[in-house]
Amino acid sequence: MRVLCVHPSSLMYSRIYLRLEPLGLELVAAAARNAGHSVELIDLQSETHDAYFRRLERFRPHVVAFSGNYLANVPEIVDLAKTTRERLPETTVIVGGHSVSFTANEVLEHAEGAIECVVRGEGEASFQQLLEAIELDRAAIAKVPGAVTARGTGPTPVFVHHLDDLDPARDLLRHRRRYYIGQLDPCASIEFSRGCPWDCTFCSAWTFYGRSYRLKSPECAVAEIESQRHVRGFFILDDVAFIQAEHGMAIGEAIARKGIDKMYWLETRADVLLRNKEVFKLWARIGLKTMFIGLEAVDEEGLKKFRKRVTNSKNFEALEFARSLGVNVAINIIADPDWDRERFRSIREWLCEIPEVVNVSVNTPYPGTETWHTESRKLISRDYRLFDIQHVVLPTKLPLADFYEELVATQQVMNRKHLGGRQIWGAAKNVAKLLAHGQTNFLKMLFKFNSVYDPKLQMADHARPVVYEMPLPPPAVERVDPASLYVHPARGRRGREIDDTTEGFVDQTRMGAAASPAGS
Ligand code: B12
Ligand code: SF4
Repeated sequence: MRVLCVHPSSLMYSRIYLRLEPLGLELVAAAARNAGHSVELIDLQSETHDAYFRRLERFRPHVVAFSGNYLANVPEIVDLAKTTRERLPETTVIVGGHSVSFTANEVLEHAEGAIECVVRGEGEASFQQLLEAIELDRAAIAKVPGAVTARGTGPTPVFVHHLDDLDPARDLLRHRRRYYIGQLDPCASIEFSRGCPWDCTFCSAWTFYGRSYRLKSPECAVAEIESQRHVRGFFILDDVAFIQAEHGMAIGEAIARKGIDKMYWLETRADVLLRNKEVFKLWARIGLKTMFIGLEAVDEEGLKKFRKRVTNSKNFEALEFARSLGVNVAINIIADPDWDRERFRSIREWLCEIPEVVNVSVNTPYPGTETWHTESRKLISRDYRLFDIQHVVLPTKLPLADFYEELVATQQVMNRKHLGGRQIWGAAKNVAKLLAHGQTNFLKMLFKFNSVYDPKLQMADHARPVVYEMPLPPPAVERVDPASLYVHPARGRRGREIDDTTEGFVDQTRMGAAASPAGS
């Protein structure tokens, strides 16, 4: 069969700071190709809807497979599915990915028959079986693990045998040089691990993978890095990088031994950074440029609320350590809709005092998270497009327009601090180097902020007519059984490839330990 894999457009955040290759979709595409299908891939982060429709006309796929990682992309996917079926009524449309795994039935309802099936969980393991069912026996779709159709739900999703078996179909992605993050222009994405053993209330990374944690072998990780000669660096996709020190060390040492000269960006936790200092020292030597560290809140009360059992002093100790390595740190903090002007003002003051880049996002309850079940505030909007943590969906204490004014003013402090004249001058050498190689992504980014972050535009987004509404959250409860949230069922302790000491460390630093049954 001819299979077209499609990634939807960029959301607000990626319109300015970065554009990353859709690795999950490349992996799913590889699974289809390995089963003998003829596969193409289009990424609407770097191509237009017109280009998609032209591709449909030319390729005339039997199956169109959308990637639905982001809730805010759901309306776009549903509309594209409907138009696809109008133009090619014989084509089967399916959707898989993170967010649709938690909202499968609603997505099918919105699509009114245009989407045949939503695949929950990891795509690689079930995609081949699904394509076979579509081709040979449609009744068998209901037996595919993770498949949800209007007629019912298949067995629970299954994991791929081993992360080492995976080989993304990177060659199918056009415009490879359009993917970048900061000076890593062009860049590729890579996974060293999958899943997260912690259980933060606002996050669905752990509920998707059933609190499991799996590793790619250092040999395979390094071979993949070596295969991407054309890029300047890699964005490491792991939810929390280098939880298991030996694993991070082994990859880093192999990179050093082989003299691989690349740059890296990653995301980790402050307590992991402090626990595995030697690993991060090594990575700083071999090219680690930037670390994202989620602090989420800057006072003890806020941190407790988000269940990160890292105290503020630990957070600041981690920042000190990262500075000592000469690695840039980008901190994420979460603004709550009940913040008033005074709170924003004090945050801005704090931002001016510290050298780090701070990304301010908005507290947003997502299906698949505990907060979706415990948040008692009523949503002010159920427009999927606003669920991108850059818009507000919970009631604000300030009038909404004032909240956005304060939020953008706070984000602007960072923009001025890091993308202002002096910094651009400082970045000039880098930009010149990139331009010499024909790479303009980073330069364009430097001038885009005001056209994307503007309170008036955000208010206008709230005024758009809403065609597809999110489901109402269930009545608020105080406690949620984590098992009821999982997409992949939990395999307990054996599902986590970490040693016992690290398992103990995770248990001490997660607040869910007391609340959930041991080994969940
Ligand atoms: C890396 C990452 C990013 C990157 C890269 C995104 C990209 N273009 O690749 C960046 C930094 C850009 C990013 C940005 C944001 N992200 Co993000 N991101 C992640 C992260 C950590 C990993 C995703 C990933 O690439 N995993 C590795 C690949 C291999 O897995 P995968 O893509 O999930 O694909 C697998 C399955 O989902 C499935 N699958 C995927 N597509 C398809 C298609 C078919 C047909 C099938 C069958 C299966 C299938 O099979 C794949 C292989 O197993 C996830 C957390 C997580 N663990 O999933 C959050 C996550 C997806 N992001 C999240 C959010 C909120 C955001 C932002 C909105 C944040 C912001 N600051 O604004 C932005 C917006 C992004 C945008 N589209 O513009 C939330 C999603 C919330 C939601 N419900 O919508 C997550 C879940 C994190 C969280 N804490 O809850 N993100
Ligand atoms: S540490 Fe918390 S926020 Fe980070 S991925 Fe794990 S559960 Fe999500």
